[in-house]
Amino acid sequence: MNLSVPRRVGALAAVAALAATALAGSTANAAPTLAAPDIPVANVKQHLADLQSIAAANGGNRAHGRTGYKASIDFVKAKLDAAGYTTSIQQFTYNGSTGYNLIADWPGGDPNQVVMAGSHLDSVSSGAGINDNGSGSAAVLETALAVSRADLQPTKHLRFGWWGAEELGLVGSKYYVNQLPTAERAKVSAYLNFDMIGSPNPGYFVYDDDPVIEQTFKDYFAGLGVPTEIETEGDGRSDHASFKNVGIPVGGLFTGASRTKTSAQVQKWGGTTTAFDRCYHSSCDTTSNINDTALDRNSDAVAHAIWTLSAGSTTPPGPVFENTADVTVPDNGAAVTSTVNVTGITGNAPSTLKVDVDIVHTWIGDLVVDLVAPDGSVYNLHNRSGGSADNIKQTYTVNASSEVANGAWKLRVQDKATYDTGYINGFKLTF
Ligand code: DTR
Ligand code: CA
Ligand code: ZN
Ligand code: ZN
Repeated sequence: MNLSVPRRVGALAAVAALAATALAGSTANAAPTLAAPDIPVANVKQHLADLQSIAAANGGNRAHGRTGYKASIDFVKAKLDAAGYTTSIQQFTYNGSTGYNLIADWPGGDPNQVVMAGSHLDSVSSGAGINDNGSGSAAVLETALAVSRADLQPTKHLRFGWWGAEELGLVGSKYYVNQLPTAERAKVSAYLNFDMIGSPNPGYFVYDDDPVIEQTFKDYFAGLGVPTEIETEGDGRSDHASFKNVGIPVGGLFTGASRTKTSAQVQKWGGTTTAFDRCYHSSCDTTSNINDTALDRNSDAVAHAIWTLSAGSTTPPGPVFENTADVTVPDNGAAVTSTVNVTGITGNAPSTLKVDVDIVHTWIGDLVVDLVAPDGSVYNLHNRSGGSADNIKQTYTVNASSEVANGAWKLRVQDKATYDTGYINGFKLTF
Protein backbone atom coordinates (compact mmCIF):
# COMPACT_ATOMS: atom_id res chain seq x y z
CA MET A 1 0.00 0.00 0.00
CA ASN A 2 1.51 3.33 -0.96
CA LEU A 3 -1.21 5.88 -0.45
CA SER A 4 -2.25 6.06 3.17
CA VAL A 5 -5.62 7.49 4.04
CA PRO A 6 -5.67 9.21 7.44
CA ARG A 7 -7.80 7.45 10.05
CA ARG A 8 -8.73 10.63 11.82
CA VAL A 9 -11.98 11.66 13.45
CA GLY A 10 -14.57 12.35 10.77
CA ALA A 11 -12.78 10.07 8.33
CA LEU A 12 -15.30 10.59 5.52
CA ALA A 13 -14.92 14.37 5.72
CA ALA A 14 -11.17 13.92 5.88
CA VAL A 15 -11.17 11.63 2.87
CA ALA A 16 -13.28 14.09 0.89
CA ALA A 17 -10.97 16.91 1.92
CA LEU A 18 -8.00 14.71 1.11
CA ALA A 19 -9.30 13.95 -2.36
CA ALA A 20 -9.95 17.62 -3.06
CA THR A 21 -6.60 18.65 -1.64
CA ALA A 22 -4.74 15.92 -3.45
CA LEU A 23 -6.23 16.92 -6.79
CA ALA A 24 -5.64 20.59 -6.13
CA GLY A 25 -2.19 19.76 -4.82
CA SER A 26 -1.35 17.63 -7.81
CA THR A 27 -2.52 20.40 -10.12
CA ALA A 28 -0.96 23.25 -8.21
CA ASN A 29 2.36 21.60 -7.44
CA ALA A 30 2.89 19.43 -10.50
CA ALA A 31 6.31 19.92 -12.00
CA PRO A 32 5.76 21.39 -15.49
CA THR A 33 6.69 18.16 -17.26
CA LEU A 34 4.78 16.48 -20.05
CA ALA A 35 3.25 13.18 -19.03
CA ALA A 36 4.71 10.21 -20.83
CA PRO A 37 2.36 8.31 -23.14
CA ASP A 38 1.27 4.79 -22.34
CA ILE A 39 3.67 2.33 -23.97
CA PRO A 40 1.55 -0.27 -25.79
CA VAL A 41 2.67 -3.58 -24.33
CA ALA A 42 1.46 -5.27 -27.52
CA ASN A 43 4.19 -3.40 -29.39
CA VAL A 44 6.80 -4.49 -26.86
CA LYS A 45 5.63 -8.10 -27.17
CA GLN A 46 5.86 -7.88 -30.95
CA HIS A 47 9.52 -6.88 -30.63
CA LEU A 48 10.02 -9.92 -28.39
CA ALA A 49 8.35 -12.16 -30.96
CA ASP A 50 10.64 -10.73 -33.63
CA LEU A 51 13.72 -11.31 -31.47
CA GLN A 52 12.61 -14.89 -30.89
CA SER A 53 12.21 -15.39 -34.64
CA ILE A 54 15.71 -14.03 -35.12
CA ALA A 55 17.06 -16.55 -32.62
CA ALA A 56 15.16 -19.38 -34.31
CA ALA A 57 16.62 -18.41 -37.66
CA ASN A 58 20.15 -18.20 -36.26
CA GLY A 59 20.90 -21.39 -34.39
CA GLY A 60 18.55 -20.74 -31.46
CA ASN A 61 20.30 -17.85 -29.76
CA ARG A 62 21.38 -14.21 -29.99
CA ALA A 63 24.72 -14.55 -28.22
CA HIS A 64 27.91 -12.54 -28.71
CA GLY A 65 29.85 -13.69 -31.75
CA ARG A 66 26.87 -15.55 -33.22
CA THR A 67 24.85 -14.49 -36.26
CA GLY A 68 21.74 -14.08 -34.08
CA TYR A 69 23.29 -11.17 -32.23
CA LYS A 70 24.23 -9.14 -35.32
CA ALA A 71 20.76 -9.85 -36.73
CA SER A 72 19.28 -8.46 -33.50
CA ILE A 73 21.37 -5.31 -33.81
CA ASP A 74 20.31 -4.83 -37.44
CA PHE A 75 16.64 -5.35 -36.46
CA VAL A 76 16.71 -2.67 -33.77
CA LYS A 77 18.79 -0.26 -35.86
CA ALA A 78 16.40 -0.43 -38.81
CA LYS A 79 13.44 0.58 -36.64
CA LEU A 80 15.34 3.50 -35.15
CA ASP A 81 16.61 4.73 -38.51
CA ALA A 82 13.04 4.68 -39.80
CA ALA A 83 11.95 6.70 -36.75
CA GLY A 84 14.40 9.54 -37.33
CA TYR A 85 17.20 8.62 -34.95
CA THR A 86 20.88 9.23 -35.62
CA THR A 87 22.30 5.75 -35.14
CA SER A 88 25.81 4.36 -35.01
CA ILE A 89 27.24 0.88 -34.50
CA GLN A 90 30.36 0.57 -32.39
CA GLN A 91 32.47 -2.55 -32.99
CA PHE A 92 34.71 -4.27 -30.47
CA THR A 93 36.46 -7.63 -30.27
CA TYR A 94 36.04 -10.13 -27.46
CA ASN A 95 37.02 -13.80 -27.29
CA GLY A 96 38.11 -13.53 -30.91
CA SER A 97 34.68 -12.44 -32.11
CA THR A 98 33.41 -9.08 -33.25
CA GLY A 99 30.90 -7.47 -30.90
CA TYR A 100 28.54 -4.57 -31.56
CA ASN A 101 26.99 -1.75 -29.56
CA LEU A 102 24.14 0.24 -31.08
CA ILE A 103 23.83 3.92 -30.10
CA ALA A 104 20.83 6.02 -31.09
CA ASP A 105 20.64 9.78 -30.55
CA TRP A 106 17.34 11.66 -30.72
CA PRO A 107 18.16 14.95 -32.47
CA GLY A 108 17.81 18.05 -30.28
CA GLY A 109 18.04 18.86 -26.61
CA ASP A 110 21.00 20.27 -24.71
CA PRO A 111 24.08 18.28 -25.80
CA ASN A 112 25.69 19.12 -22.48
CA GLN A 113 22.92 17.34 -20.56
CA VAL A 114 22.45 13.82 -21.89
CA VAL A 115 19.88 11.39 -20.48
CA MET A 116 20.71 7.81 -21.53
CA ALA A 117 18.71 4.61 -21.36
CA GLY A 118 20.17 1.24 -22.24
CA SER A 119 19.92 -2.51 -22.13
CA HIS A 120 22.02 -5.42 -23.26
CA LEU A 121 20.78 -7.04 -26.45
CA ASP A 122 22.82 -10.23 -26.28
CA SER A 123 21.51 -13.53 -24.93
CA VAL A 124 23.37 -16.44 -23.47
CA SER A 125 24.23 -19.18 -25.97
CA SER A 126 21.66 -21.59 -24.51
CA GLY A 127 18.61 -19.77 -25.79
CA ALA A 128 16.75 -16.82 -27.27
CA GLY A 129 17.12 -14.65 -24.14
CA ILE A 130 13.64 -13.13 -24.28
CA ASN A 131 13.39 -12.02 -20.66
CA ASP A 132 17.15 -11.75 -20.36
CA ASN A 133 17.32 -9.39 -22.03
CA GLY A 134 14.86 -9.06 -24.83
CA SER A 135 12.51 -7.53 -22.27
CA GLY A 136 14.78 -4.58 -21.48
CA SER A 137 15.84 -4.14 -25.10
CA ALA A 138 12.25 -4.17 -26.39
CA ALA A 139 10.99 -1.76 -23.73
CA VAL A 140 13.81 0.71 -24.45
CA LEU A 141 13.19 0.36 -28.21
CA GLU A 142 9.45 0.99 -27.86
CA THR A 143 10.10 3.99 -25.62
CA ALA A 144 12.48 5.41 -28.22
CA LEU A 145 9.81 4.87 -30.88
CA ALA A 146 7.26 6.60 -28.62
CA VAL A 147 9.62 9.61 -28.35
CA SER A 148 9.62 9.73 -32.15
CA ARG A 149 5.84 9.34 -32.45
CA ALA A 150 5.42 12.21 -30.00
CA ASP A 151 8.19 14.19 -31.67
CA LEU A 152 9.31 14.95 -28.12
CA GLN A 153 11.47 18.05 -27.77
CA PRO A 154 12.96 17.59 -24.30
CA THR A 155 15.25 20.10 -22.59
CA LYS A 156 17.97 17.49 -22.30
CA HIS A 157 19.43 15.37 -25.11
CA LEU A 158 18.19 11.77 -25.32
CA ARG A 159 20.48 8.87 -26.17
CA PHE A 160 19.69 5.14 -26.19
CA GLY A 161 22.09 2.20 -26.16
CA TRP A 162 21.92 -1.52 -26.84
CA TRP A 163 24.98 -3.33 -25.52
CA GLY A 164 26.82 -6.42 -26.74
CA ALA A 165 28.45 -9.18 -24.70
CA GLU A 166 26.93 -8.24 -21.35
CA GLU A 167 26.63 -11.91 -20.51
CA LEU A 168 30.39 -12.30 -20.87
CA GLY A 169 31.10 -9.55 -18.33
CA LEU A 170 29.51 -6.22 -19.28
CA VAL A 171 31.96 -6.14 -22.20
CA GLY A 172 30.06 -3.90 -24.62
CA SER A 173 29.02 -1.25 -22.11
CA LYS A 174 32.51 -1.18 -20.61
CA TYR A 175 33.92 -0.64 -24.11
CA TYR A 176 31.47 2.18 -24.79
CA VAL A 177 32.28 3.98 -21.54
CA ASN A 178 36.01 3.46 -21.93
CA GLN A 179 35.86 4.93 -25.44
CA LEU A 180 33.77 7.89 -24.26
CA PRO A 181 36.06 10.92 -23.74
CA THR A 182 36.06 12.24 -20.18
CA ALA A 183 34.43 15.48 -21.31
CA GLU A 184 31.60 13.49 -22.94
CA ARG A 185 31.13 11.33 -19.84
CA ALA A 186 30.63 14.51 -17.80
CA LYS A 187 27.69 15.46 -20.02
CA VAL A 188 25.73 12.30 -19.15
CA SER A 189 23.41 13.35 -16.34
CA ALA A 190 21.74 9.95 -16.00
CA TYR A 191 22.10 6.40 -17.28
CA LEU A 192 19.03 4.18 -16.87
CA ASN A 193 19.51 0.41 -17.15
CA PHE A 194 16.88 -2.20 -17.93
CA ASP A 195 17.97 -5.83 -17.68
CA MET A 196 15.22 -8.43 -17.06
CA ILE A 197 11.99 -6.45 -16.60
CA GLY A 198 9.40 -9.06 -17.56
CA SER A 199 10.18 -12.03 -15.31
CA PRO A 200 7.37 -14.62 -15.19
CA ASN A 201 7.16 -14.53 -11.36
CA PRO A 202 7.98 -10.86 -11.05
CA GLY A 203 9.19 -8.66 -8.27
CA TYR A 204 9.36 -4.90 -8.68
CA PHE A 205 12.89 -3.83 -7.83
CA VAL A 206 14.33 -0.34 -8.16
CA TYR A 207 18.09 0.17 -8.24
CA ASP A 208 19.30 1.88 -5.09
CA ASP A 209 21.75 4.26 -6.71
CA ASP A 210 21.10 7.90 -7.68
CA PRO A 211 18.34 9.19 -5.35
CA VAL A 212 16.57 11.35 -7.94
CA ILE A 213 16.43 8.50 -10.46
CA GLU A 214 15.37 6.06 -7.74
CA GLN A 215 12.61 8.41 -6.58
CA THR A 216 11.42 8.92 -10.15
CA PHE A 217 10.81 5.19 -10.50
CA LYS A 218 9.37 4.84 -6.99
CA ASP A 219 6.93 7.68 -7.63
CA TYR A 220 5.75 5.96 -10.79
CA PHE A 221 5.03 2.68 -9.07
CA ALA A 222 3.50 4.48 -6.08
CA GLY A 223 1.08 6.04 -8.53
CA LEU A 224 0.13 2.54 -9.66
CA GLY A 225 -0.22 1.39 -6.05
CA VAL A 226 2.52 -1.18 -6.71
CA PRO A 227 5.03 -1.56 -3.87
CA THR A 228 8.69 -1.69 -4.81
CA GLU A 229 11.85 -2.95 -3.15
CA ILE A 230 15.41 -1.85 -3.45
CA GLU A 231 17.51 -4.04 -5.76
CA THR A 232 20.11 -5.32 -3.33
CA GLU A 233 22.26 -7.47 -5.59
CA GLY A 234 22.31 -5.11 -8.54
CA ASP A 235 25.70 -3.57 -7.95
CA GLY A 236 28.04 -4.82 -10.60
CA ARG A 237 25.48 -7.19 -12.04
CA SER A 238 24.59 -5.34 -15.20
CA ASP A 239 25.59 -2.57 -17.60
CA HIS A 240 24.85 0.31 -15.26
CA ALA A 241 28.03 -0.70 -13.41
CA SER A 242 30.13 0.48 -16.35
CA PHE A 243 28.61 3.96 -16.05
CA LYS A 244 28.56 4.07 -12.25
CA ASN A 245 32.26 3.22 -12.17
CA VAL A 246 33.07 6.52 -13.90
CA GLY A 247 30.76 8.58 -11.69
CA ILE A 248 27.69 8.83 -13.91
CA PRO A 249 24.39 8.82 -11.94
CA VAL A 250 22.61 5.53 -12.60
CA GLY A 251 19.30 3.83 -11.91
CA GLY A 252 17.14 1.11 -13.27
CA LEU A 253 14.51 -1.57 -12.84
CA PHE A 254 14.61 -5.33 -12.39
CA THR A 255 11.99 -8.07 -11.94
CA GLY A 256 14.31 -10.81 -10.66
CA ALA A 257 16.35 -13.73 -11.91
CA SER A 258 17.15 -17.06 -10.26
CA ARG A 259 16.61 -15.96 -6.66
CA THR A 260 13.49 -17.30 -4.92
CA LYS A 261 10.60 -14.96 -4.13
CA THR A 262 9.98 -14.91 -0.36
CA SER A 263 6.56 -15.40 1.24
CA ALA A 264 6.62 -11.72 2.22
CA GLN A 265 7.19 -10.81 -1.41
CA VAL A 266 4.38 -13.14 -2.51
CA GLN A 267 2.09 -11.27 -0.09
CA LYS A 268 3.25 -8.03 -1.70
CA TRP A 269 3.32 -8.94 -5.39
CA GLY A 270 1.49 -12.24 -5.81
CA GLY A 271 3.07 -15.17 -7.59
CA THR A 272 4.77 -18.10 -5.91
CA THR A 273 7.69 -18.78 -3.59
CA THR A 274 9.80 -20.00 -6.49
CA ALA A 275 12.38 -18.34 -8.71
CA PHE A 276 11.48 -14.96 -10.12
CA ASP A 277 12.62 -16.40 -13.48
CA ARG A 278 12.97 -20.20 -13.51
CA CYS A 279 14.26 -20.00 -17.08
CA TYR A 280 17.15 -17.69 -16.27
CA HIS A 281 19.98 -18.43 -18.74
CA SER A 282 18.04 -21.44 -20.02
CA SER A 283 16.61 -22.51 -23.35
CA CYS A 284 13.09 -21.94 -21.96
CA ASP A 285 13.67 -18.17 -21.81
CA THR A 286 11.24 -17.65 -24.69
CA THR A 287 8.24 -15.40 -25.32
CA SER A 288 6.25 -17.68 -22.96
CA ASN A 289 8.67 -16.73 -20.18
CA ILE A 290 7.24 -13.23 -19.79
CA ASN A 291 4.72 -11.75 -17.35
CA ASP A 292 2.76 -9.27 -19.47
CA THR A 293 1.72 -7.11 -16.51
CA ALA A 294 5.30 -6.70 -15.34
CA LEU A 295 6.47 -5.97 -18.88
CA ASP A 296 3.70 -3.41 -19.33
CA ARG A 297 4.26 -1.65 -16.00
CA ASN A 298 8.02 -1.53 -16.47
CA SER A 299 7.79 -0.33 -20.07
CA ASP A 300 5.54 2.50 -18.89
CA ALA A 301 8.00 3.23 -16.08
CA VAL A 302 10.82 3.49 -18.65
CA ALA A 303 8.81 6.08 -20.56
CA HIS A 304 7.88 7.96 -17.37
CA ALA A 305 11.54 8.22 -16.40
CA ILE A 306 12.65 9.31 -19.86
CA TRP A 307 9.97 12.01 -20.11
CA THR A 308 10.53 13.19 -16.53
CA LEU A 309 14.32 13.20 -16.35
CA SER A 310 14.83 14.75 -19.80
CA ALA A 311 12.32 17.54 -19.19
CA GLY A 312 14.91 19.34 -17.13
CA SER A 313 12.24 20.83 -14.92
CA THR A 314 11.93 17.95 -12.49
CA THR A 315 11.47 19.19 -9.01
CA PRO A 316 14.29 17.57 -7.07
CA PRO A 317 13.19 15.85 -3.88
CA GLY A 318 12.97 18.18 -0.91
CA PRO A 319 14.86 18.02 2.38
CA VAL A 320 15.18 14.69 4.13
CA PHE A 321 14.91 14.00 7.86
CA GLU A 322 15.89 10.55 9.11
CA ASN A 323 16.23 8.61 12.35
CA THR A 324 18.14 5.34 12.08
CA ALA A 325 18.29 4.51 15.78
CA ASP A 326 16.94 1.03 16.56
CA VAL A 327 13.86 1.04 18.77
CA THR A 328 12.72 -2.29 20.22
CA VAL A 329 8.99 -2.99 19.83
CA PRO A 330 7.73 -4.78 22.98
CA ASP A 331 5.86 -8.01 22.22
CA ASN A 332 2.10 -7.39 22.54
CA GLY A 333 2.92 -4.28 24.52
CA ALA A 334 2.92 -0.50 24.56
CA ALA A 335 3.48 1.55 21.44
CA VAL A 336 6.98 2.91 20.83
CA THR A 337 8.10 5.79 18.64
CA SER A 338 10.97 6.99 16.49
CA THR A 339 11.11 10.78 16.13
CA VAL A 340 12.47 13.15 13.49
CA ASN A 341 12.61 16.85 14.34
CA VAL A 342 11.79 18.78 11.18
CA THR A 343 13.17 22.31 10.98
CA GLY A 344 13.72 25.02 8.39
CA ILE A 345 10.67 24.35 6.24
CA THR A 346 8.23 27.18 5.67
CA GLY A 347 4.53 26.42 5.69
CA ASN A 348 2.85 23.06 5.47
CA ALA A 349 4.06 19.64 4.54
CA PRO A 350 3.41 18.48 0.94
CA SER A 351 0.53 16.42 -0.33
CA THR A 352 3.09 13.83 -1.36
CA LEU A 353 5.12 13.48 1.83
CA LYS A 354 7.34 10.43 1.40
CA VAL A 355 7.50 8.25 4.51
CA ASP A 356 10.20 5.55 4.37
CA VAL A 357 9.50 2.89 6.97
CA ASP A 358 12.01 0.19 7.86
CA ILE A 359 10.77 -2.23 10.55
CA VAL A 360 12.46 -5.56 11.17
CA HIS A 361 9.77 -7.80 12.66
CA THR A 362 8.47 -11.30 12.07
CA TRP A 363 4.71 -11.69 11.43
CA ILE A 364 3.87 -8.10 10.49
CA GLY A 365 0.18 -8.92 11.00
CA ASP A 366 0.87 -8.12 14.67
CA LEU A 367 1.69 -4.51 13.91
CA VAL A 368 -0.09 -1.18 13.82
CA VAL A 369 2.09 1.55 12.31
CA ASP A 370 1.15 5.22 12.34
CA LEU A 371 2.71 8.49 11.30
CA VAL A 372 1.99 11.08 14.01
CA ALA A 373 2.25 14.72 12.93
CA PRO A 374 3.64 17.42 15.28
CA ASP A 375 0.08 18.43 16.26
CA GLY A 376 -0.82 14.84 17.14
CA SER A 377 -2.75 14.04 13.96
CA VAL A 378 -2.51 10.34 13.17
CA TYR A 379 -1.99 8.89 9.69
CA ASN A 380 -2.31 5.11 9.73
CA LEU A 381 0.23 3.42 7.49
CA HIS A 382 -0.23 -0.26 8.41
CA ASN A 383 -3.06 -1.86 10.40
CA ARG A 384 -2.41 -5.51 11.22
CA SER A 385 -2.26 -6.61 7.55
CA GLY A 386 0.40 -8.88 6.03
CA GLY A 387 -0.13 -11.91 8.23
CA SER A 388 2.97 -14.05 8.60
CA ALA A 389 5.05 -11.88 6.28
CA ASP A 390 8.25 -10.50 7.76
CA ASN A 391 9.49 -6.92 7.87
CA ILE A 392 8.03 -3.68 6.61
CA LYS A 393 10.47 -1.91 4.29
CA GLN A 394 8.33 0.42 2.26
CA THR A 395 7.80 3.98 1.10
CA TYR A 396 4.38 5.42 1.86
CA THR A 397 3.07 8.60 0.27
CA VAL A 398 1.00 10.66 2.70
CA ASN A 399 -1.04 13.76 1.98
CA ALA A 400 0.17 15.85 4.91
CA SER A 401 -0.71 19.18 3.31
CA SER A 402 -2.89 20.12 6.27
CA GLU A 403 0.04 19.77 8.67
CA VAL A 404 2.60 22.40 9.59
CA ALA A 405 5.92 20.95 8.39
CA ASN A 406 8.22 21.96 11.24
CA GLY A 407 8.07 20.02 14.49
CA ALA A 408 8.49 16.54 15.90
CA TRP A 409 7.12 13.88 13.58
CA LYS A 410 6.86 10.39 15.04
CA LEU A 411 6.67 6.89 13.61
CA ARG A 412 4.55 5.01 16.13
CA VAL A 413 4.63 1.20 16.18
CA GLN A 414 2.66 -1.17 18.39
CA ASP A 415 2.80 -4.97 18.48
CA LYS A 416 -0.76 -6.08 19.29
CA ALA A 417 -0.28 -9.86 19.50
CA THR A 418 1.91 -12.26 21.47
CA TYR A 419 5.03 -13.92 20.01
CA ASP A 420 7.00 -12.48 17.09
CA THR A 421 9.13 -9.50 17.99
CA GLY A 422 11.22 -6.88 16.27
CA TYR A 423 12.39 -3.29 16.14
CA ILE A 424 12.21 -0.03 14.25
CA ASN A 425 15.33 0.03 12.08
CA GLY A 426 14.78 3.38 10.40
CA PHE A 427 12.28 6.18 9.68
CA LYS A 428 12.75 8.84 7.00
CA LEU A 429 10.65 11.77 5.79
CA THR A 430 11.26 13.37 2.37
CA PHE A 431 9.48 16.71 1.87
N1 DTR B 1 23.49 -10.32 -14.61
C1 DTR B 1 22.22 -10.14 -15.33
C2 DTR B 1 21.05 -10.59 -14.49
C3 DTR B 1 20.99 -9.97 -13.13
C4 DTR B 1 21.24 -10.62 -11.96
N2 DTR B 1 21.08 -9.73 -10.89
C5 DTR B 1 20.75 -8.53 -11.41
C6 DTR B 1 20.48 -7.32 -10.77
C7 DTR B 1 20.19 -6.20 -11.57
C8 DTR B 1 20.15 -6.32 -12.96
C9 DTR B 1 20.42 -7.55 -13.62
C10 DTR B 1 20.70 -8.62 -12.82
C11 DTR B 1 22.24 -10.98 -16.58
O1 DTR B 1 22.31 -12.20 -16.47
O2 DTR B 1 22.14 -10.37 -17.65
CA1 CA C 1 1.50 0.22 -20.99
ZN1 ZN D 1 21.90 -12.94 -18.27
ZN1 ZN E 1 20.67 -9.64 -18.52
